[in-house]
Amino acid sequence: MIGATDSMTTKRYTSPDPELDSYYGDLAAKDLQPLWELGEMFTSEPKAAAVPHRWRAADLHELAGRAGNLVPIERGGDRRVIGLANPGLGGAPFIAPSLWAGVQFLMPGELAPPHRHTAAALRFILGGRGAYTVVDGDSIPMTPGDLVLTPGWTVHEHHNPGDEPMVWLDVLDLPLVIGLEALFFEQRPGNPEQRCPPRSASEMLYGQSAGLVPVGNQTPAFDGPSSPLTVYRWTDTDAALDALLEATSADEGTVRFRDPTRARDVMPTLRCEMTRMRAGATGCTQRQTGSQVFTVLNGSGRAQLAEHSFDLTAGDIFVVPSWVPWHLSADTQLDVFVTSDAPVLEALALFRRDQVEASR
Ligand code: 1HN
Repeated sequence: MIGATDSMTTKRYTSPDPELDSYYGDLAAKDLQPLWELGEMFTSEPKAAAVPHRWRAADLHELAGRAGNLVPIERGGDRRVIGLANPGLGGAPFIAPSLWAGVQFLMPGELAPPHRHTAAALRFILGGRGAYTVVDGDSIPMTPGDLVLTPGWTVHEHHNPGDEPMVWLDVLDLPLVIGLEALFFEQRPGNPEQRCPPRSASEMLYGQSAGLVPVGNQTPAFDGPSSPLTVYRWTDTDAALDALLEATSADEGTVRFRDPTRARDVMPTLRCEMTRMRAGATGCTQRQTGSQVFTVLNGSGRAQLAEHSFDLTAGDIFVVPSWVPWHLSADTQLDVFVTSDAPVLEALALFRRDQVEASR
């Protein structure tokens, strides 16, 4: 677990009072801890160990690309992913205490073999065309700006039969699942006959038209915890954002990716949204409990995260830890993909959000 020390011994507290000091020794010997010495735990509001941080697209792509030539994809090292490690988390390979974020690189002709795990994952496609992911037997072509889901325990594999390298963002609830000691992982046999039709079955059933979902005994029953629609196309997201800004005449708008069959987030642990800001817009300053990972799809601007100011260009990724006030401003039109653990906090009645300062 994050924060745990390597030492297996229980901390021994000390006191100038010899009797109390000896009592503390006896407590530690029996693996007991005095709560009255643990006051630091009780901060009046969340004090995140994770720090606000931005990773630049240029660095991520250069370093992911170099791994393309240096590191093969083989069983054991199933995926060529570089993880974004939050500098506040003591060397853990996690962007936030609950979230993994990494950049995955798949070269032409490569195949990332099938496996499944109880951690839920999403891919947000940053570059390349011609590759596809297979989720529980359904092949899903990937193009930039698409959101692809691999809910927990679905078998997934990635193929790049095209001639362009593919780069995408992976976000998983992995540290949460590890922290709850509920991670299962399994390699699965590959299918050499794998092919990719132009559209996934998931899209044909659930993504044909907003508001229309199939019913009746000819359609497969979907009663799992995650969205049966496993891909959200950039063309649809883009059109929805344009329409939203036009309908509201606002200079900023956000759409949430949702399970089309139920009023729920796409997966039990991960919320996904896309924000569009018009050139020159500045958003309101806000903060929320839980962690948020932002990825710039298009445009340039700036993120203010507490006292940290980061300029932003396409492909940059940044993290906003719990309860850190933040706002964005757009130089050009800015499209930003946001993933958070908000569904977990909401389910546990721990979600709080406030607007610190109105937008200017
Ligand atoms: C994983 O299975 C994938 O399937 C990507 O593409 C990133 C990061 C941590 C653990 C498993 C994938 C991952 C991962």
